[in-house]
Amino acid sequence: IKPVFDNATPVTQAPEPQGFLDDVLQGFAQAQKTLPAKYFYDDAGSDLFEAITRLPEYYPTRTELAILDAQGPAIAAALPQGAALVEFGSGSTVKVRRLLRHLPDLAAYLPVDVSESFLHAQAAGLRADFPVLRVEPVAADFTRPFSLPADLGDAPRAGFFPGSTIGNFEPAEAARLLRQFGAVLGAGAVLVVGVDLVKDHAVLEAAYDDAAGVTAAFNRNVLTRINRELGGTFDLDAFAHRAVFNDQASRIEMHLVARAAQDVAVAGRPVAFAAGESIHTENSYKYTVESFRALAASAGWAPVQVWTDPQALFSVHALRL
Ligand code: AVJ
Repeated sequence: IKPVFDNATPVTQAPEPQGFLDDVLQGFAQAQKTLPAKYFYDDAGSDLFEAITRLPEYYPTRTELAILDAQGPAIAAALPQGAALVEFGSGSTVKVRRLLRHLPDLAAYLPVDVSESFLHAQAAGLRADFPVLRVEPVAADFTRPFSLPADLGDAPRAGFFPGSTIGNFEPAEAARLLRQFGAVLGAGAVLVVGVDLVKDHAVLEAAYDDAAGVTAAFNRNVLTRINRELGGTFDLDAFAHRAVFNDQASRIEMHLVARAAQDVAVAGRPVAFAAGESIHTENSYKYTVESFRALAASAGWAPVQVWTDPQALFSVHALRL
């Protein structure tokens, strides 16, 4: 169990089931080599993702922010009065700020994040900007069960899960996650979740293969991490970035494709690549309003309302348990 800042609610969570090396070796032992997308996000990777969100081709972040700005009052009105609002994977809190200004009667805001130092800094910033808001940071991995602080009283519960992070999970895992959010929040809760929409394949593929090569650098960063943290010998230039929309599965897939046959070592263990062989590094599932509602329903959540931008690029759903 990691130490927790004294202003973050300590939660009891088992340690990470597997470490980076185990995940990498296991992923490379598959017929289709694969790496978990969560390893993109070290400091350099988080900076690269920030840069992605500002790319002209990467529409999701700015479109979701535009929906939150345009529909903030309506989204706020869909939440129960005096709610305790839990944000799953709160990060920089940029998005929730767009809602908080419309929620003067919130009982508490509970950002949940694994990065304790970041959580600490973000909570301090929020307290400065929203002096009457009770901010109760929770240091936890939202993908695994955790409990809320006991002293929230009978405030109704609301949840916030923006960014289409849900799209990074296999549909069955996404349903499991939504069900777990329900278990954390309880019956009667309202969940607001941002979901990227299916659209023209060229638009989708450009968003994940930008002209400036930022997404390519983000993708290759996972190899940089393997080299630095696991004694890997990857030649970054020997792997091409590829992003394709898989129509059947309704997802963008990111791959790193070996330009030629090569042998690489990871922690002293050999890993062989054939020419053209890929490492599947990320899935980003895209939903229609209907297909996401079906997924949510399978996890016990009923549709309340949905908001989209004028071009129907992105959706923000309110769901009730
Ligand atoms: C952070 C998972 C929402 O899938 O669009 C962006 C990650 N990967 N470009 C996404 C990502 C490549 C992003 N999410």
